[in-house]
Amino acid sequence: MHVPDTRAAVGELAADLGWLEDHCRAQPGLAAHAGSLRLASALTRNVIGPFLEDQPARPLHVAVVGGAGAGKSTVVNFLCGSVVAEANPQAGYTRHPTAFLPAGGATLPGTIGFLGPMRRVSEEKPANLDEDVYQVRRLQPTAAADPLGEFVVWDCPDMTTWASTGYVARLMEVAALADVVVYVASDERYNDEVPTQFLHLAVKAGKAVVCVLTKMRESDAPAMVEHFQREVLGRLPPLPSGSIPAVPVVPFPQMPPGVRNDPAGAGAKYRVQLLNQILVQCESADAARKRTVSNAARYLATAGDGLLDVARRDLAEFDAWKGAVRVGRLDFEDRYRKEYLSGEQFRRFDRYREQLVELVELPGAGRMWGNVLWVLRAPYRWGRDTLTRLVVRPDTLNLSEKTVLDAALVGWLDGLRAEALRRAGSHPVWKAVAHGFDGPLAAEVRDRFQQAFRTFELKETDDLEATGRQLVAKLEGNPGLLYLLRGGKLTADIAVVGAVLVFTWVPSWYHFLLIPLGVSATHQTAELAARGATEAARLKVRSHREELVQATLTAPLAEWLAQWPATGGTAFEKLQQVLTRVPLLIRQLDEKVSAKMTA
Ligand SMILES: Nc1nc2c(ncn2[C@@H]2O[C@H](COP(=O)(O)OP(=O)(O)OP(=O)(O)O)[C@@H](O)[C@H]2O)c(=O)[nH]1
Ligand SMILES: [Mg+2]
Repeated sequence: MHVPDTRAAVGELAADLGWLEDHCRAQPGLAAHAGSLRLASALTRNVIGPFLEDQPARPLHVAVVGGAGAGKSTVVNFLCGSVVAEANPQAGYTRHPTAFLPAGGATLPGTIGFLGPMRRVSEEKPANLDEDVYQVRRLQPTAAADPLGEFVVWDCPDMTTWASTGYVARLMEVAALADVVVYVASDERYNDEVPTQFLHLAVKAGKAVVCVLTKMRESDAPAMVEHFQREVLGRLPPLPSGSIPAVPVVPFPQMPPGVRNDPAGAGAKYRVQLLNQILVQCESADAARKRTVSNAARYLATAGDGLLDVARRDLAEFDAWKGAVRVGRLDFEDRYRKEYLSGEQFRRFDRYREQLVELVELPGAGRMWGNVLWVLRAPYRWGRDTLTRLVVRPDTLNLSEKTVLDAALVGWLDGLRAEALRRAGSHPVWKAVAHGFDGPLAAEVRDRFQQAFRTFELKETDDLEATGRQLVAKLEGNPGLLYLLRGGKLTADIAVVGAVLVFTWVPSWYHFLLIPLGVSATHQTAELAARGATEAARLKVRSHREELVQATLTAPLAEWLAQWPATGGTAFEKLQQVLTRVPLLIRQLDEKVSAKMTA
């Protein structure tokens, strides 16, 4: 495999993870998984990419996240020291991220792919603009020193359902970028499922997290904090390093508007607590950024496998479908063999056997001799035919080839349909197939089968005739053998006549009866030889026929059926590619990050 350079590797990994994210979003019940894939691709683009491309550690990023209406925008104002973000009673008001840059000169990284598909809007927009954009606002300089002078503070959209594609994607972009995630939970909804899952994800990704609990009564704050620590933080997953995450909790109790809207003055008490918790996690910009980067790389390296689970499962189900198609194909071929081929005599072949016997007869003037013998063999012919009629059972009625093939196809499709219905609840591949059988799939298979059958019919007639003709032509084309056989038969016939005359001399009339008997025996030998040659050719036709059924009917049909779920736009080939490439790229970037960290 070629080794892409850093920028290409970052781009490829982010693109593969992005493709998987879209793949998951198209399936019901996988929205949360799609969210974690987005976080992974955003970590690649927004953290690992800029680091490997020598972007400076400054500014650091604080992302304020949480459920709808939890008080995120209010917390942003406290971080920035003035009312800069739009707090709004309408829950879910903030729809796209806004970056608040410190009054100094800090700027956002300019690396390709930074913040993914989000566009930066230059002019000021209301926070409820629901588009893939982000705003950048620079804070006004104040007389007092800005404690977060090295930080960009991000106000984010809420995290209430994984299904809101736009919000979640935008939130993940910023959360991935963050050196510190400030997780805001209000007293009434501190334990909501989706925000809590998000909190777990942030911790797993190795983010430094500070929690802010809002809106409770001041007097309830200690109990509430204790409860939150136990119920929510007590269940956090371990960090990528294996240690238990230490997440501080800062209470932001209900504040009257005068306090809430004056974070640097009347609200300073709360603000200072929160700033301290953030600053304590970021002793120096370089160290904080390095931690963000190495945790991101470690998260990708450890979570990468889990992130690919869906893809692996999809491929496994697809393989199971292909397996079911294969089993059905074998059943079909087996049925054809048992119900048709084994009983089929290929009667048209008898014609060629007669031609073989005929060939051994003398041509030209020798014909006279042949005719005489033919007359002499009349009793033998009559006796043989009568005996054959008596002894040989009439052919059992063999089902027509088309009937057998049609029935085998019905069996094949019924089997697949039953399997698809049985497993429809377990995976979309089977559901799609089950739906297909209700819709166009079955009719299309039959159409294809009929078309293939026409080709098959033409080829099988050709093959039968060609093999028969070849049998005769082989003898005709070998004059040496032909003359030997003719001569042999003639010699045997003459020898029989001679022997009868010599041994019975002077023969009585009844001794002459031995002559027809003898020449019948030589003829019978010739016929047996011809029958043997014909049987061998018949066997050949039978095995050709089996191959022909496979090549023109079952193989193409099986191939088409096997690929059918992939024709609906689900690119299984791409899944396969992503499955092999993503782990390699993750490992490669992880090595590059480690090398650069120690350099
Ligand atoms: N009474 C009271 N209201 C608060 C407090 N903190 C925030 N609010 C109000 O709660 C509402 C939501 O606050 P926001 O800061 O906009 O919350 P958000 O998390 O940004 O909300 P979305 O962006 O809509 O998801 C606003 O009307 C705030 O004024 C508080 O401590 N006390
Ligand atoms: Mg808001």
